[in-house]
Amino acid sequence: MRQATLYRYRLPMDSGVILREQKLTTRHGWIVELQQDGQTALGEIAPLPGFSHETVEQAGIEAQAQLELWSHGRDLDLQQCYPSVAFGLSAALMELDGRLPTEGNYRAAPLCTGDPDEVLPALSRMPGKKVAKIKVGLHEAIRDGMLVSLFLESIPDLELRLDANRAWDLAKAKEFAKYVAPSLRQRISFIEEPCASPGHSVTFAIDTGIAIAWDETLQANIDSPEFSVKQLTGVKALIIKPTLIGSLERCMQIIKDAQQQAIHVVISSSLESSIGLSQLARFSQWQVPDEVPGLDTLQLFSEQLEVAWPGSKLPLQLLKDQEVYWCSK
Ligand code: OSB
Ligand code: MG
Repeated sequence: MRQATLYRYRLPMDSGVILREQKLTTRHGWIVELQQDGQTALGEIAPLPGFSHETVEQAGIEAQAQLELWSHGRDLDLQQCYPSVAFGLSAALMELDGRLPTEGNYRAAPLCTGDPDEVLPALSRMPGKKVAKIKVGLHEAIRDGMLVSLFLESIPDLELRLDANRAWDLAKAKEFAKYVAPSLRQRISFIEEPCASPGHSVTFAIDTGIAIAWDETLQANIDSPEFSVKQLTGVKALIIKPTLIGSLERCMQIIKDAQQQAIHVVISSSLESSIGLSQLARFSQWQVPDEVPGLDTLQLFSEQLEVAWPGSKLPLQLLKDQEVYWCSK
């Protein structure tokens, strides 16, 4: 006997500088709950405005249709679904039959958006391997270069991930690099998408010796029938945001292909609630145990949902208090 419930959630948040184009003050999404043989599993479907091509309404309609099929005993074809729907349903199905291990990697790379005078002491005290992420391209390229140098010079065992979200042309990107001494550049693990054009990002990497990673470029190419990880040359890492890419099975195929090309993979958030975020931490620990995931986004919310993120002091909303949008019985 299969039973499915589709909840709608709304959580207050402040997306800050993470989303450049639009500030989100409320996160809207869906939670699917699957029940079978005494087991219960959850999955989160939350298209991200400005990034996902589907709206939250479209995703909800598709999710309900899929859940109706599932509750009548059918197997689902997630390849035909929107990426956010495929992610949420695949995570719930995997959790239901015990394929998604429970151990998670909750050591997310902290997103440094605040004042360096406050962030630097906290980072210095961070135990183990120090990895942090800074958004660049929001201010002058020279200022970004100086800030990155300050971080790397102040903390000798710090590794930085940077993300420019395609903000620069090649000249600006090189201006940034000019303010980071060559001896510091190896401690930039990578910079995501430095240039508006992927070709320019590759040129930047070759000319400066600073490694790059694809995030937007992976999202832009994933739907093409000719897509292959082999086309994504010249990068050190791929950023995989399952909500924007698709089912966990699809992500596992990309991870396998990337590893064959010696490309690192970082599992990253699309601002999911603590339910989806915890599943991403588990997926990351399972699939890429040696990589620190990019999941430091719970801090943008003022509440968690149902599942507590280890160490978070945010209050917890319960699933049973959310709106039931649809139920199979
Ligand atoms: O720019 O990579 C981005 C989250 C939502 C949308 C876009 C982005 C992000 C993040 C997630 O930065 C956090 C991370 O990758 O560390
Ligand atoms: Mg990015």
